[in-house]
Amino acid sequence: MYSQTNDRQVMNYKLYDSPPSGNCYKVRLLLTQLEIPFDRINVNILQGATRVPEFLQKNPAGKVPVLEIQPDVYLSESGAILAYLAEGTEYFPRDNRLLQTRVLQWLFFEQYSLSPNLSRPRFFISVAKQQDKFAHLIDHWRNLGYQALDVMEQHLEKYAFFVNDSYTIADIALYSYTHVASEGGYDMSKYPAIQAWCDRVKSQPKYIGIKE
Ligand SMILES: N[C@@H](CCC(=O)N[C@@H](CS)C(=O)NCC(=O)O)C(=O)O
Repeated sequence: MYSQTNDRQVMNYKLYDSPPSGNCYKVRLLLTQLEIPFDRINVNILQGATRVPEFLQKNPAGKVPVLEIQPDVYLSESGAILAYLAEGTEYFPRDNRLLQTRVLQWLFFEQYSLSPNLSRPRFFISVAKQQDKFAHLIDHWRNLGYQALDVMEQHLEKYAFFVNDSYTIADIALYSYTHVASEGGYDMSKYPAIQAWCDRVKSQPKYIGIKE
């Protein structure tokens, strides 16, 4: 049963995690920036460890990240986890419905238009090493991914960050796959505003890299 009272007094959060996953990295980055201690449990997605009954009880969608916030209380979907953790902090605008909705707008954009098109080429090229077999699909995803990157570039030509000119969970979500897009064969040299924004994200307090 879920209790609203401070869940961090009950136990350390447990993050069911996969090191190369950008979706998991988002959660590790925010937990670290918020200085929230957590235990990391590696789930081997290449060996199907998210598809076994024990894991499917935690997340029926069979995907990491999953954050256990109280014994047997599991959160999934990286954007939802970010919003849960950032509530009431500087990373999610407070008491401002419009700005909160702008953050959600970018989180939904990231999930539909950006990350599938960046993460799949990265997976098949850099992790599974099956570039030739999936060349046609990779081209298709890359065309869509460039469209999403164009939208981000246009925004960042005018603003330092995605919402309210300050660093929020929208930046964390968009950054996770963008900063490793070249591993999926993306040419990022045509995106100077995105590159400058990546440097701003890297310079945030308590930043950690995806390999940490
Ligand atoms: N929309 C989900 C996507 C999660 C996702 O795709 N996770 C991948 C790793 S990045 C996974 O667990 N794949 C294993 C599988 O599908 O079996 C989120 O943002 O958390």
